[in-house]
Parts: sequence; C-alpha cells; structure tokens
Amino acid sequence: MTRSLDDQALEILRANDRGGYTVPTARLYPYQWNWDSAFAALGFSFVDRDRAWAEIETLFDAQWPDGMVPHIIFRRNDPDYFPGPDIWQTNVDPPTSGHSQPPVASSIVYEMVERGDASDLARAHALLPKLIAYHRWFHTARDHQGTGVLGIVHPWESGRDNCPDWDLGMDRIEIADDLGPYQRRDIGHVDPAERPQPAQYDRYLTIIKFGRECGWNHAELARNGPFWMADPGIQFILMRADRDLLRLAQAVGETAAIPEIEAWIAHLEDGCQQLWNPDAGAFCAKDLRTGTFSPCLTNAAMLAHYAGAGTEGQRQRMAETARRVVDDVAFAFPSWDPRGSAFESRRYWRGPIWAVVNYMIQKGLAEHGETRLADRIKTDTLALIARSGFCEYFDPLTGDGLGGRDFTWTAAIHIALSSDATTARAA
Ligand code: 9WN
Repeated sequence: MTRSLDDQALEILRANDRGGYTVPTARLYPYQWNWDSAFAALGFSFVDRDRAWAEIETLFDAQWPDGMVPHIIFRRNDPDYFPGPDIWQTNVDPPTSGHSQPPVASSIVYEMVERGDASDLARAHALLPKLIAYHRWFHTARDHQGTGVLGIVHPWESGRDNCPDWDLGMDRIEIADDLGPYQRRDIGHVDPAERPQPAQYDRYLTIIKFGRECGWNHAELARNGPFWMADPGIQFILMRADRDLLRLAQAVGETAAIPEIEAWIAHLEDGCQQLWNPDAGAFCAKDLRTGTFSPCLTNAAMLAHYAGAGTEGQRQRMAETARRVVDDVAFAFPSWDPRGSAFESRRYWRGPIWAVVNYMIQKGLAEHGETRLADRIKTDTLALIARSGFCEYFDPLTGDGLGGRDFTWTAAIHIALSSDATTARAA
C-alpha cells in the first residue's frame, strides 16, 4: 500500500527527531536550527501538540541571557557539520552559534494557539516572557540606532545564506589572512553546484572570526563588524511576529506588555519605507554601511503582505511584479528574480524555491485578497513535493529537488498546507 504524502511527511519529522528537538535533515545539518525548529513545531502541531510545544520550548531553553535565540544549538558535537562549536566559541551552555535567524517563533506559537485549546494557551502564556525578550533583543541589538530598519551581522542570520542580496556587503569584506586551512562538510553531502561558492565560505568565516574576537559583542558587530545589511526578510518576519506577539499578549491578558509591542510595530512600519527601492519598484535589501540597494525582487521581499508592510500601492506593485515573476517560471516562488543577472536556478538561495518561504508568502497574499497568486504558490509547493520529494529546495525552472533529502521543514509545510486544503474542501 502506498503511504500518503502526509504519512511520509510525519515519518520524516519522527526520523529527524533527536528527543525534544528536530534536526533539519540527517548528516548535512545534525543540530537544532532556529527557524527550522519553529517550522518543525508547526508540522508537529497538526498531529502531536505536546511534541510541537517541546520543539519550541527546547529552542528557547538555549536563549542567551540578553534575549537572543541563536541560529544553531550544538547539543551534541557532530563532525559532519562545519563550522561547529569550536569555531564559534560562544562560551554558552549548551554551545550555540553567535547570531540569530528569522524570528518566526511567535507567529508559529500564535498559529498553535489559534487552532488549539486552553492547554495551548497556557503553554503560550508560560513562554511569553521569553518571546518578548527575544523580540526586544532584535529591536535593540539589530536596530542599535533606532532607525526602524533592522540590520543583520551575517548572511546566515537572514536564513537566505548566499542570496545575491548579500553580494554587495560580501564583496566589500576583506578575507582574513589567517583563517587557515579548513574542510567544508556540506559539499561532501550535497552537489557543490547546489551550494555556496568557496569565496563565500571564506567571508562567512571572516565574520565569525570577528565575532569570536570581540566576544560576540552585538554592539561591536553592528557598529564595526565586516557585514551589516538590512534584510526585507528579517524586517517583515519580525513585523509579522510582533503583530502575532501582540495578539498572544492580548489572548493571555498580559496587558502590561502591549504598549511596548505596539511601539515596535509602529517603528518597523516606518522603517520599511527605507527599504523601498524606487528603481526596482520593490522592497529590497540594503547595505547599511553604504546605503546601496540590492537591485532585484526576492522571495523574502514578497513577505510584504505577510508583514502588512508598506502602503496599499506598494503592496499592489509587489503583487504585479510577482505575477510577472510567476509567469517567468514553471514553479513559484523563486528566491531571486529569474530576469536578474545573478539568477542560478539550482544554487541554494540564488534562484531555488524554499517551501517555508512559500508558506509565509501565500499566507500573506491570501490574507490580502490576492487569492490567485496565493493559490498558485500553494499549489506549486504541493506539486513540487509530490513530484520531487521532501527536498531542501527546488529548481523553479524544472521542478527538480535539490540539496538535502527527507527535509524537516519541507515535510512540516506539506502537513500544514495539505491540512489547509482539507479544511477548505470540508468548508
Ligand atoms: C547555515 C538549516 C539551515 C537553514 C538555512 C539554510 C541552511 C546553514 C548552512 O540550512 O543554512 O545556517 O550550513 O548552509 O540556508 O536557512 O536554517 O536547514
């Protein structure tokens, strides 16, 4: 008997479960990653509420005293991944990396509460102080000048590691001359043509070296670090997460927290205007050291609707551009505009489709009445998985599955999207 795709998806979540936390996929990523775990919780929440909460709770167990939730938690040393804890040297327990990742956690928690009962609300209530501390950290450490525009200190903080958005900031980095020889492990697991280039890894490690040498002092990284760029992805995901955090605070009656969260939202709403690139007619990444815009539309910028960012006119313009982009590809939504010169359909974040970003894009578009566009992105996501399996990412021109296999977040998104489809059919 053939197993349904949702059964297969659940098997992947269970197989990647390491006891309270889920690895993104075996071998290639043997640790707990921040936004991967949040999406794993979303997947689990449709079938096993308790396990879903455990995922979020273990993630926040690794929160730093200053509120940051790190991007990787190295619970047991595993030589299959580079760079490991000995390179990061953050001196925390459990060992972690030194910066964060897209803060989707509050939005996933809110979804779990929306579909849940009193026990879900109680667990969200218990977690609320940690969620608030995490958001406060982002609003201060990543907006240290109070401009309403968030910066990132490493392309890995965006979660969209080698997107052409970061070429601007990465090209200005002088590679440290004492990195020494190092051995990448990723290209032993995946075709190098689907992974970042060697010159990018040298720069990734140069940033880590700076962080290590300043003791992961966030103010120093923001002011003088090798990389400081604004990311529409981080900006829009935090905006949405702030709105969801506000709803959570209201739901559990934590009224004292409300004014601070409302102020964060207003501040980011204003800041978004600084990411509007008039030449591209789109929200774009920006090098905050030089003020230069990245030239093209990305899947992260397409989260404007999800965030409720910009004016009605700006969102309509984004939707028009998105309609053109989806006509240019066989499957939507590519991580870089296929007409952009840096587009590479198989290389990681320089073109391929990522199911988690699609999930957020289609949700935001549907909420704003862009039903056809939302449906296209949702249908394509499910079609890609049916055709190519639970891959890490997909080629938008051919639909081929790329990167790691049996991938946690792709499985989780399948469960979430197909459950949406079942609900819609039943209604
Ligand atoms: C570095 C785990 C992570 C994702 C990122 C994705 C990739 C890591 C890597 O894998 O990044 O964080 O080593 O390439 O880009 O979004 O969280 O799935």
